[in-house]
Amino acid sequence: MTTPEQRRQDAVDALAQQTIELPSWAFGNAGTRFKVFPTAGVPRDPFEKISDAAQVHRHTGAAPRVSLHIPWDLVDDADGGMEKLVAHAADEGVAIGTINSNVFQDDDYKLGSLTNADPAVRRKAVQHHLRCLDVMRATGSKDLKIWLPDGTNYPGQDDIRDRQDRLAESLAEIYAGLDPDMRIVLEYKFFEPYFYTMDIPDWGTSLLHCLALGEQAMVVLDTGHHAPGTNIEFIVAQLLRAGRLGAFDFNSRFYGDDDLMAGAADPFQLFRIMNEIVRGDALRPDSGVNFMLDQCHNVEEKVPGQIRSVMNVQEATAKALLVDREALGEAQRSGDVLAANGLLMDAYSTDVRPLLAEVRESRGLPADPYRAFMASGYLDRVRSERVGGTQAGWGA
Ligand code: AOS
Ligand code: ZN
Ligand code: ZN
Repeated sequence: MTTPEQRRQDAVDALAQQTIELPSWAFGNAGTRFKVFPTAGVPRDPFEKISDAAQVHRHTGAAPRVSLHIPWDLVDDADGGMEKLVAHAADEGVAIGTINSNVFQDDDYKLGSLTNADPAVRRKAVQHHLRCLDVMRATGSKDLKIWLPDGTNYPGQDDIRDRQDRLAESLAEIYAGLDPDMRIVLEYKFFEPYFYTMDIPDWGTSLLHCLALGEQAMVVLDTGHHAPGTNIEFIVAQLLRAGRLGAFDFNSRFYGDDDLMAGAADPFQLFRIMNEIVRGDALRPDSGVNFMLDQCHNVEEKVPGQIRSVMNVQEATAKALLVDREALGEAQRSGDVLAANGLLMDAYSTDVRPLLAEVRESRGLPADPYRAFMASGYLDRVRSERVGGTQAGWGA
C-alpha cells in the first residue's frame, strides 16, 4: 500500500521533472477575424519572442523549449540566421523545440497543400516541409509538426478519397526525408479553415496515416480540435495504448478552436486528460509525449498568460499524481462505482497550490511565478524598449 506521504513525494519528484513547450506565436499580437488588438511591448522578431518565452521558463522552471513556426520564425540570414537564433535561445536559458510547418498563408494553397489536385502545388508544399527538416537540422529540433489547413467547403468540391491518396503520397515523401532521430507529429482538426471536410479531421485519420508512414510518425492531440462533448481522455488512453501519442497542443475552448489558456475553460477536463497520462506512465520525460501549449492571447497580456497556462497544466498534473491508484484499482475491480468515482474526485478536489509552491521553492523558483513575473518590471521594460519596427502579429 502506498501512503499519502509516498504519493505526495512521488508527485513532488514527477512535478520537478515535468516540462511544457511554449509556442512562439503566443507572444505576438493575436485576435479574431474581426479585430487584432495590439499590445504594447510585443516582440518584433523571433529573437524577442524567444526572450519573452524565456521569461516564462525563468519564473516557472518548467518551460525550457520554444516551438517555432516556419516561415514566420525563419531568420533568413546568409550568415547562419537560425544558428544565431539557437545561440540567442541558449543565452536566454531555453532551447528550440518543435518546428511547425506553415502551409496556410499562401495563395497557392487555397484548394489544399499536401492534398491539392495540382501536382505543382503539392510539390511546393512537400518542398516546404523538406526545408523545415533543414531548419530542424540547424536548430537541433527533433519533431516536425504538421497541421494542415486542407479541406473543402462543399459536397462534391473535390474527391474525398483522391485527397486522402494524395495526402498519403505527400506525407510519405516528407517522411522519407526524416533523419533517424526525427519524428513527424501529425495534428488533426475537425473544422476550420474549411467547413465541409478537413483532410485530417480526427485522431483516427491521423493515426491511420501515421501507421502507414512508420514508427517515426505520431499523432498530435490539440485539445481544442474536437466536436463539443468529445471524450478527449478516451482518445488519450487509446493513443497511448497504440504507442502513437506524440504530443499535445494544450489550450481551452468554450465553443470552437478558441485557443484560450489551458485549464481556463474546463480544468476538470484537463485533470481527466492528465489522469490518463499518469495512468499510462506517459509523464516520464522519455515517454515520447511532448506537452506543448498552442494558444493565442487576444485580450490578456501574453507572457503572464503563458505563465498562468503552465501553472494550470502543473495543477492538473499534480492532482492526477495524487490519485490513490491502488485504492482506485480495488474499487474498480470490485465494482464499487461510487467509491471509484469518489477516489478520483478526492484527488481533483485537493488544493495542490501549496504542494507546487514547495516544489518550486525547493528548486530556487518563486512560489507564485505569475506574481513574481508581474512584480519583475519586465513588461514595463519591454514596453519602453520595443519601440519602432513592426510587432509580430499572429504569425510573422
Ligand atoms: C491550428 O488550428 C492548429 O492548432 C495548429 O497547431 C497551428 O499551427 C497553430 O495554431 C498556429 O497557428
Ligand atoms: Zn494546434
Ligand atoms: Zn488549433
